[in-house]
Amino acid sequence: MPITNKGLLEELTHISKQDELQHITKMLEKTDALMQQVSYALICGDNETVDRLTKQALDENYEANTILDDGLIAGMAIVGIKFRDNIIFVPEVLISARAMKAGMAHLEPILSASDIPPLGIVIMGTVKGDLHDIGKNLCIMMLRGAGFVVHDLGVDTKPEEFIEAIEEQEASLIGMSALLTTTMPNMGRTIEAFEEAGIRDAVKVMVGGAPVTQDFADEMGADGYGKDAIDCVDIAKELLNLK
Ligand code: B12
Repeated sequence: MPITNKGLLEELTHISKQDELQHITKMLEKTDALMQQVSYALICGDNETVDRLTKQALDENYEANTILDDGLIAGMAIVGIKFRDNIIFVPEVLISARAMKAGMAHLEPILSASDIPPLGIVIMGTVKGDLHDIGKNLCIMMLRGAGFVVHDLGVDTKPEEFIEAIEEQEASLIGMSALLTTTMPNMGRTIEAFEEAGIRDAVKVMVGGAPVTQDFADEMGADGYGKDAIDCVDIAKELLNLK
């Protein structure tokens, strides 16, 4: 389907790398007019429109996952490129993040709804020094939807906070998120802190976040790596032998 949204077509002109342009164009060509409107409103940071259109899409029986992928995440991909290329700056990104949250507020109850008995206890946090939480929150939504009990430690989580939570909640699985190359090493440092505290063997550790790779996860000694929120659920099940 062609991209019909004029605002989005204009946004594409900001993408200078040809491979990125091709990737995003392909992604948007799979979406319809309503999802394109959601993406564009998110890029503009128009939280009221994202709120309204997300509700409208749900009323029109769109799947929550479709709205998330085709509307919200597609828009956020363009925000990320514009931010990296200094076309927009932190305040604009925060406004788009607020719009993302406005949409996610409608999707969360659906993605987290589950009649399944608890599969296990998971502790999730964004590592020390890192304030990005959108991806982590998506993972939490999906984990809860799959039947896990999740304790969210929020952002900027120090190793000792993870350790305290493991002990308090008697959790057997930890999920760490990092979005910055400068905070990624804090995942490894947190694992080292588990070793020093003598609890490394008591928990499985999964890691993720845009810059994290399987190789990096292996190097730091994590038990699992997931590239997105769907993967996160699969890895959690695998690590707890639920598959
Ligand atoms: C939104 C955003 C912000 C917002 C964060 C708001 C919030 N509440 O999260 C704000 C404005 C605060 C921000 C600040 C900064 N940011 Co920022 N930000 C972004 C942006 C645009 C989007 C991130 C996002 O939410 N993506 C959408 C979600 C859905 O994707 P995700 O996080 O990758 O998560 C998915 C997967 O990775 C995975 N996943 C995530 N966690 C986990 C965990 C587990 C266990 C598993 C299995 C899977 C998993 O599943 C998720 C769902 O599918 C990215 C660019 C980008 N496209 O990634 C830059 C980006 C991450 N930021 C960047 C930078 C540089 C910064 C700042 C340093 C800027 C500055 N100069 O101040 C600060 C750092 C603040 C700090 N100390 O953390 C750079 C990082 C570059 C680098 N190499 O490290 C990026 C890549 C932008 C860029 N292209 O330059 N940022």
